[in-house]
Amino acid sequence: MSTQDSRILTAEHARESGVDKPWEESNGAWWDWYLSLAADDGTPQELVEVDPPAAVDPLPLAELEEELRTPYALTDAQRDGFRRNGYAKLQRVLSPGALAAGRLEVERLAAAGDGPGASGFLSLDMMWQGDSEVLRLFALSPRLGRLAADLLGVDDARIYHDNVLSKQPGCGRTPWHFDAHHFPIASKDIVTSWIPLQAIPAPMGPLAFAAGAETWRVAEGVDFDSAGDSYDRGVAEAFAAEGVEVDDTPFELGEVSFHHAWCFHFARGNRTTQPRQVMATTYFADGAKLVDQPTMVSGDYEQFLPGARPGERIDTPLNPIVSR
Ligand SMILES: O=C(O)CCC(=O)C(=O)O
Repeated sequence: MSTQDSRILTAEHARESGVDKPWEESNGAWWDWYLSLAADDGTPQELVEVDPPAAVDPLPLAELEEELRTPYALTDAQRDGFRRNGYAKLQRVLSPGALAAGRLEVERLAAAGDGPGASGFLSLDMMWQGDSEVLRLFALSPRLGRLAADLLGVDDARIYHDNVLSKQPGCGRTPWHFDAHHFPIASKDIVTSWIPLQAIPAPMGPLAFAAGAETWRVAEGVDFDSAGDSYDRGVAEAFAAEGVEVDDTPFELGEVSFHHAWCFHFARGNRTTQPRQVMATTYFADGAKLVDQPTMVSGDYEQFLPGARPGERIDTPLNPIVSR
């Protein structure tokens, strides 16, 4: 079965949902729209006071490069867990010094831009193409790229895009979704690393995952809603009705998650006084093709796959192999 045969957002479904057209605004505007689809879960509005991350010396570039190149010793249990659950949370993937280097850069770039949109969610993508050597090292890291390939069980992984995801204090929920819904790549072998640049306690809104590689089927009957929160609520209700296990545990410093493109996930709002700073990078198996008909749910995908043609193998200069 090809991924496209089994996409929940079929062409017919896309037409019915009103998303059967390309996204014509910025990536920031896309996130504002996407967060507007989240239901209010009644979380109290007061912010919990938390300290900024402890001051740690950022690794110098050469040491950062070495750490991000050195393989992580993935265990069979971690690999099997990813295959079974559709996601894995791996501890001690990155050192405090590497994370401090990433965080400094994210803060510099966030301060230099226009700031978050109305939702309080700031997304900066393709940072590896900018002036930041640090973010380039993270995005093209063979340590992270090899983990992506090994978890997927493929020979090599290419980068789709990187993303800085900065959720400001008071920013609301990220709705339930799965990424295959908005990746215009015709492959089941797509995974995203989610790299917190500080520890993420429960009130800061850690990324939360619905366990089970086939759990997406539970939400198959829920209609996507491009204008309201009924999809978010419907998925939550379907999971509750089936007793789906949801992992919304905090992230320790250094912990990195990888979620498969079919793994449903969401995040609670950031109810702390500190921004939730994260880098996320999406990878796909070498050899994958662009779908025949990308829709607006894929956002401004052409900036990530410039020149890739519908139905053809993706091999653009912006999608290098990063697993070696
Ligand atoms: O950071 C978030 O709240 C959402 C991130 C996400 O959905 C993803 O990286 O796939």
